[in-house]
Amino acid sequence: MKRRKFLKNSSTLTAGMISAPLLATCQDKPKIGPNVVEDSIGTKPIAICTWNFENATAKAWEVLKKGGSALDAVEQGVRIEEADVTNQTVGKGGRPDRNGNVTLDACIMDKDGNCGAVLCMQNIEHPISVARKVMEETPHVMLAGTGAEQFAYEMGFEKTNLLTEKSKQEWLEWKKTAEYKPIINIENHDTIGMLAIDVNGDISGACTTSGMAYKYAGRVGDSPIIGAGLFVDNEVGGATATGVGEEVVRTVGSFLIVELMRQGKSPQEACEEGVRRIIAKNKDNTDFQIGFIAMNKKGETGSYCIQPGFTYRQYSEAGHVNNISESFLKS
Ligand code: SD4
Repeated sequence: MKRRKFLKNSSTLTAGMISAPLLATCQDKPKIGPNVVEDSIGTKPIAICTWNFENATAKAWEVLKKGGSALDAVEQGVRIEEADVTNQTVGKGGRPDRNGNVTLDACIMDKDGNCGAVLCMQNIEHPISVARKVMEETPHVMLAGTGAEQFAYEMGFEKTNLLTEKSKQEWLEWKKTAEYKPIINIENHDTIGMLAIDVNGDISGACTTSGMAYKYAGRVGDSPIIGAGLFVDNEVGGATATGVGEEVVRTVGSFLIVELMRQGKSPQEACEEGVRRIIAKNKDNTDFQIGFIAMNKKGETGSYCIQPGFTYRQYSEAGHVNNISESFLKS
């Protein structure tokens, strides 16, 4: 059901909505997979995100088209999903752990390689902004649990109940069997990872999630782990992930993809190799979903996933599109 929603048609904006003087188009034609739309490559500024989070890329574009930084664009963009209670995998409204607590993970990385993350943090609606504060206001990279929450209060964030009635009722229903099936349950992987290049050609990224539904208390996935759920190198590009985080951590997926681009692979080729590494470690069971997206310094983009059904949103002067990702397994 949900997967069908992700595959819905993209919305397209009129050219008049876009501020042309800020924009530059790269003429190079990268190698692309058959499902990657021609319009989506080689442009900057540009913002892309995992899944069909069109409001998030629209917000990021709003920042970019005014000449704002990629860092502001990715933070502002993913905050839209953190605040959206209908999205049950990010921020407020996220599905809880098996004890009924919503615990959030997020990280952010800028053009200078600075990064910040919060892990397993409760009661704060915008973990991505706390992650940015960790990056900018502390000598640390990661804060976890009650320490992260305490830091957020010190930075002026308000205490918020993240468990909506809908998520609570679903959790109570789940408790009747309490069966944890993250491997098969591929429809619940809706983490938002976002990458952007601004008018100066600088890259930043952000990633935020409530993690796997009904996880063990204290479980942390790939999303707040720099190198796994997100990595940016302003000389090369960036990558971010969605899906079963344990598998992404095992291969340090996003770092791997950026390094492959450094060695000359296109974003598409690098994402494909990232997925192949995961498949190689899971030869007997590929019944789970991982999706990677990547962008290089030129603004070329790519994506690859295990199961069909993953899409990624993209906003540039070429338009606002929902790209269907190629997949390792065919339906
Ligand atoms: C995690 N990668 O915590 C995340 C899951 C995900 O939407 O993508 N959730 O493992």
